[in-house]
Amino acid sequence: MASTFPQPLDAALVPRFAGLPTFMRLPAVTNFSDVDVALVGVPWDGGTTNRAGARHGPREIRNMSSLMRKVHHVSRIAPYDLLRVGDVGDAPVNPIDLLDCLKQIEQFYASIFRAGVIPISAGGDHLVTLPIFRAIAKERPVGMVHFDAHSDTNDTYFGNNPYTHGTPFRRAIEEGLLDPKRTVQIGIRGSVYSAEDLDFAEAAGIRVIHMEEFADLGVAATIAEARRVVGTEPTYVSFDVDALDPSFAPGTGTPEIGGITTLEAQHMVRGLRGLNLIGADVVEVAPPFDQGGSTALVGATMMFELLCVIAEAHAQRRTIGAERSASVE
Ligand SMILES: [Mn+2]
Repeated sequence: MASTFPQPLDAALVPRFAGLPTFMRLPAVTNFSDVDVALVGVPWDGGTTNRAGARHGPREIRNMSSLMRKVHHVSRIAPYDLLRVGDVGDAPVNPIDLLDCLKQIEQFYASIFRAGVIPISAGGDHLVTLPIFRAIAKERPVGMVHFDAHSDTNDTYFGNNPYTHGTPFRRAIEEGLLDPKRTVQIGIRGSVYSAEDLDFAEAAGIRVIHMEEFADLGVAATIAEARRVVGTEPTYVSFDVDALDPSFAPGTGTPEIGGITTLEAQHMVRGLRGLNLIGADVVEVAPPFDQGGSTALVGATMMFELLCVIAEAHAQRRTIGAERSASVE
């Protein structure tokens, strides 16, 4: 049974530097109904306010993802034996028209959602999460575990422009796509525009875990708090690589020192096992600022970590669903 699922190219047969650089060396898939979990690129950084370059993220993450293997070394989760996973390519983008691009990304994800497929995406800047939410959270708001140096709940930039990578979660809350009371932000830090920058997030009910509190709590207590906040309802994971210290992830648009280590981030994602996870993204990998592909490797590895916990969650939902319909018969 498991052997019928798509598998990554075997690195013992085809070396990692050969072949088409799809995500995780999986087959490229054009029909969404051929997969249960879709790995998607969103090569767009039209929401970036300063150091652009995340549009090049998906291609470099695909390249570095050739280093990933098939089985998680701690949890022993083997995602490609649980479900059909494939690279469905990139969402269509428009680098010179922000509103058109938001629409195109939303439509692409709406097709994925209609096919009953779970998306795990590589950005792109953080604004790409908004059209993803517009596609997958229309029927009911989702909860979110959000790793980031920034809350991304600012209001407007450069006049009255509502759409930048600093505003997606304010818009998502306003549009009823994101439940702020089931949202936890981890790693928030850095200088702010004004002392009131976090007022919206906190007044809306987001649980903001600033980097200083994370340092006090430690990994285990932070996981427990995140699980308490999101509960058992559908939850999305958004991983901005700038949550990490720039010594681990220098290739990003808005680096902030004093961040999370890669190992802490891996432990926290593993700690999301068993939650009702319905999708994830890794955003803000900006290859023009990267050094030797290290940030793209971080992005690819965090995608694999997310794939493992999400594939397990999706497979469990399917088993429960199958048992329910069997008991009804
Ligand atoms: Mn962000």
